[in-house]
Amino acid sequence: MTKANPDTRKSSEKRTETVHKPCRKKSGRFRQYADLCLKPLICTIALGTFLISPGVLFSAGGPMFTTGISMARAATASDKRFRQWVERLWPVARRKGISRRTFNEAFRGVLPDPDVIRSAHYQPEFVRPVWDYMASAVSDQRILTGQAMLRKYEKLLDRLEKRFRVDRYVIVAIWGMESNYGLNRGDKNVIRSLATLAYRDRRRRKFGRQQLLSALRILQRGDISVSQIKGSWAGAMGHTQFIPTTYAAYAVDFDSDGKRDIWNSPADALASTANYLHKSRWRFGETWGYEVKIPKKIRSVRTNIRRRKPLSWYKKLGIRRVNGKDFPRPGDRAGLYLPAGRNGPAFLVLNNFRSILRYNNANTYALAVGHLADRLRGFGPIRTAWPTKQKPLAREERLELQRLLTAKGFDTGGTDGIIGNQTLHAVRKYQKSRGLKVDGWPSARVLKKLRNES
Ligand SMILES: [Ca+2]
Repeated sequence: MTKANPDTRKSSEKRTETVHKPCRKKSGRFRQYADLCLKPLICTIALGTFLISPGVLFSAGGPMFTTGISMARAATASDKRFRQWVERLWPVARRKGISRRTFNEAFRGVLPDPDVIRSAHYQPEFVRPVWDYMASAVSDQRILTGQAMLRKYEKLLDRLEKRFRVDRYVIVAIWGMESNYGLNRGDKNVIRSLATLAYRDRRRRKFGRQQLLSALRILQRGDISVSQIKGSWAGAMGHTQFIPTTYAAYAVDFDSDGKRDIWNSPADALASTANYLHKSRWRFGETWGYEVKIPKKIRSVRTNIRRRKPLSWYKKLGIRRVNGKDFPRPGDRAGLYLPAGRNGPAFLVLNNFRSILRYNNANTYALAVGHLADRLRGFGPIRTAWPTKQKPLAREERLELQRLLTAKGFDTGGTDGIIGNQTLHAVRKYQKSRGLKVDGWPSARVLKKLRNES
């Protein structure tokens, strides 16, 4: 899915939770209601009425206590709290141009989704090795279906290449990766999923809230109906698995029916993907990267893909493409990427790799998309064997590795069990300081050495 990292994404809206006390709200339509809250008791009753059935309350122009009270009794306390939260969101939504009608329709019958919380909290004990991920991401079936899609949508893809200057193979590869060519678009109510994250998930609260407001705007514009705004537990929607803010920025109506329908129209969905890549500075007719061989004599390699050097620089070091051919544009800048450490395949990744990362900021994802695109084009599999005997560290081991590195002064940026750039950098520095082979790979061997030292 298109990702905005929930932890780092800046929220454009101010925090509003603390100021929206229902009975004190003094502005707009809510005021009519707030004025009724003379005593806490009435406030509670009115709130019950209002929360259960906001549409009734406002469409009738005033509170309807009797029906509301009985319904309020039926609702559990936690449902009520959620409803109160929804109602505190209303003034914010209104400021974003959402009508009361759209808001009511969107939240009609909506309560938090426990599945979403389960998915959000899921932490696998064992990370899937990258070779397993690649094998399922770029399976024979996915290549075959992709090739069939290239034939089926040939004319559309012609037009997309012309209009957006993005290669058809990568468009179709992303389609395959995101929704298996439309088969897995997600069938969760996106409003409910995002409201659940915004309401209940500590890590994704800001993300959920921002995406929820953006999703409400999609409904307000009429691009899709409330019953059809479906997606994943994290709010990724349609063929392209756009989150709402990505949709707002990049979705395209390419079949000219007035709606940007990434849920049902492959033309709109693929154009939206092409548009996103185009805006992410895709370079037409260029590759995303090359599989390369690193000479054994090189002991230390810089594996940070953000530190880019011209291909000619790598060539001077003796790094060559696995097929023996020259780099066609030696001046292009590339980063070195070792998805399984020094003992596995190595890639020099170029500008277009970074464009794919804009879609989903995970190196393995970008590698899978790039490789799938190559396979769809008719190129062969990755040549270098994966080091399948090298087991990735389990979660407990990753935490231990981070703790030990940090204790020795190699900053891993916290101990969360997630191997990010900071941890890889710490491993590199550690390897260097101990005269080990430097590849920044958090292997069992590195962990063993760390344990022996302490
Ligand atoms: Ca359309």
